[in-house]
Amino acid sequence: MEEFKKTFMTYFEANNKDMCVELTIKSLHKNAITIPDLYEKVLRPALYSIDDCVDKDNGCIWKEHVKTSIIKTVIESIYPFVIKLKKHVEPLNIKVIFVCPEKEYHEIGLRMMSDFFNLNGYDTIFIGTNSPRDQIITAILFSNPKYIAISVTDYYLLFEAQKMIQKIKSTYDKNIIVIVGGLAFKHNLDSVSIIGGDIYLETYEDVVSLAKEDLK
Ligand code: B12
Repeated sequence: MEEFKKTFMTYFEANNKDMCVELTIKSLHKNAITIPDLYEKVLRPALYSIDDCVDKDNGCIWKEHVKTSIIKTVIESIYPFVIKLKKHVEPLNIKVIFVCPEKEYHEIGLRMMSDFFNLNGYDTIFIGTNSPRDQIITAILFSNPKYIAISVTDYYLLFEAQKMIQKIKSTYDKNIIVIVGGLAFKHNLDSVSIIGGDIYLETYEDVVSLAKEDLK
């Protein structure tokens, strides 16, 4: 794992997308890493490391976009491994919708979470960034999920999440459980209940525990 991380970061820092993808696929084939470790111990810290670039010079936003694109490509290219692993897990027959509120463009953490739910037997419907509230109401009607998972990164957008939750709860009463997560809650856990969230989750282990409860 440490060896993988070191090599991955060397390629990542050099913006070498091809080698990041190739290395990850090879390592998964050899069982040298697991998907939860890849996401939590390598890709997440790699994304946080992009922070160094912010505002230090005017020409660094493009670099943030290049690096973000590398991580997104890695995640999408390993989806066949998620499909394969999912086949060995007992299906829970529980649907979960994954969304970000309006104006929220950070979705990679949510995308990782949807794979974590997949790996634990849930049926996932990933909608992603900047989702209009009305569309979410229709998506719920169409798919009848047990949970709706909402991601907020920018704490200025907690208000948008609150509006989305109010709309969901006023339309569907208590029949739907709202899971929240993302950077906006990290040092601000009180806001989970303030905006109307039912459950806060952060890690792969949190999803494993939820699945155990759902299996009972
Ligand atoms: C990548 C990135 C972007 C990408 C996003 C691409 C995409 N498609 O997602 C792009 C380039 C689009 C972007 C844009 C902007 N960004 Co930006 N971005 C980042 C960066 C570098 C990494 C974020 C990330 O992906 N982290 C990695 C993920 C995996 O971690 P995570 O989200 O915490 O997720 C984990 C858990 O929290 C959990 N989780 C996450 N969501 C959910 C949801 C549920 C339901 C559950 C259960 C769990 C869960 O699971 C994950 C697994 O470990 C951060 C830097 C930082 N330190 O955070 C800045 C950062 C978040 N961005 C920031 C800003 C200001 C912006 C911009 C406004 C300006 C800009 N810098 O370009 C714009 C516009 C954003 C908008 N309106 O939404 C600020 C936010 C500050 C704040 N107010 O809170 C940060 C912190 C940078 C900084 N230091 O200023 N950004």
